[in-house]
Amino acid sequence: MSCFKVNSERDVLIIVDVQNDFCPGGALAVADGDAVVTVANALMAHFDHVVLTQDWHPPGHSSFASSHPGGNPFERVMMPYGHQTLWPDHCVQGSRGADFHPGLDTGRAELVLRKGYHQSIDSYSAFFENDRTTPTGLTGYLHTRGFTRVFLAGLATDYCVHYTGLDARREGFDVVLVEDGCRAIDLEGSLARAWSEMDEAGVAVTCSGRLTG
Ligand code: VGL
Ligand code: ZN
Repeated sequence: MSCFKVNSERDVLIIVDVQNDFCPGGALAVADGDAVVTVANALMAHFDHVVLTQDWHPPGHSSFASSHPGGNPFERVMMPYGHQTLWPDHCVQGSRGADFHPGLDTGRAELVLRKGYHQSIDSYSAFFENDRTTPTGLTGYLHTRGFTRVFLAGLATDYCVHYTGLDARREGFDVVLVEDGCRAIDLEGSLARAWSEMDEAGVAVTCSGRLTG
């Protein structure tokens, strides 16, 4: 695993969806999800620029199984924009489950990017919604600020971190995933698929102990 020297001007740390609902006890709990909190806080000390993302769904969101008659969580259905996994109701706007984990240091964040707020489209990626075309505006923000490399950590490795990493590459950023700062849902091979797609896309992988600078 490679070491990386952080460049305070061109590098940005994006911490993905470290929210109560993705942590143990939450509505869509990721196994050991709260373990990323201390790693994320420690990572922030290496960076001058930090962005947090927040999954932020309206009640009755189309990604919720409860919005589909007969639908069950973790089933796949066809939406106008393609396949979509159905989830338990989670990260409902303004709910406790949508709050950041109370241990996460949010004070260093220069931007909190909310996503998944359109009723009929889910958004795993922080760059594009699940139709792969509706932009969140993050590319423009990062370009305008002059950032060229994105370090990624958070939840979940195989969904929101995965798609954010792929889209960051697609948008021309160098991308480094900090593996010990992520945890996965791992649904029907999703984690293995995420690793191979990220590798193919040129997403580099490191761990938090290998950052310098
Ligand atoms: C996520 C499933 C549904 C994530 C968000 O943050 O990885 N996964 N919504
Ligand atoms: Zn969601």
